[in-house]
Amino acid sequence: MGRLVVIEGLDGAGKRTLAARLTAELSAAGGTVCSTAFPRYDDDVHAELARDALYGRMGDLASSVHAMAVLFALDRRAAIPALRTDLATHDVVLVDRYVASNAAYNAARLGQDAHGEVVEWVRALEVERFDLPVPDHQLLLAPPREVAAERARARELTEPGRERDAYESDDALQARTDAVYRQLAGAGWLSPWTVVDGSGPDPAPALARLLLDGPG
Ligand code: NYM
Repeated sequence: MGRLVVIEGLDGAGKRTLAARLTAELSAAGGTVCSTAFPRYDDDVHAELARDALYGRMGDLASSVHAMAVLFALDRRAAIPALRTDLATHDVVLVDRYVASNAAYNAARLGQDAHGEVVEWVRALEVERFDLPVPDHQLLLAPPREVAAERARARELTEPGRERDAYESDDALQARTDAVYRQLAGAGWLSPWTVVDGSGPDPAPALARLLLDGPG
């Protein structure tokens, strides 16, 4: 049975780059790897609806924290058979965003007092009710927030037609999400976590060794 490894982080943290580097390092070390990313905008109707909502094309839908969280969760629920097959046939299944994205962003959208409640609600929905595979290890890619924000802005210029969605363009929300992510990592929510400061030297070689040999 393979290990489910999740990469989490703010918009512009560099998750896609890390996933590509990790895939290369894990493969070079002889491991079989496959990767996937959520939301699956092109493959799932719930993800498609969530994207439309994030760009203001679904009336008032995005204003409901719980409605948005349910859409993202249903996208993952529909992916369970594929995830289980991937886990049965690879050493590592690398996932760009997973349940912790739902916990971090949606907790951050509500006041501090509601954080614990939202995080637990997401866990009960996705892990208990939907029986989603639980991550074996989660990586929080957390460069200084200004670095992530700058990358997210630059992407608008380098990827023609790409606009920032409602969450990406909200700097205060990104700051609060960063704080919730760090709390989840600190608490070891659902799995052991490793926090990676993506502004330093390439972390992929050491992470690959940790994921193939290390505990958790
Ligand atoms: N997002 C993503 C959630 O709120 N919950 C989730 O479960 C997932 C997968 O959607 N800013 C948020 C985080 C992002 C936004 O994702 C769109 P992306 O990775 O920017 O396409």
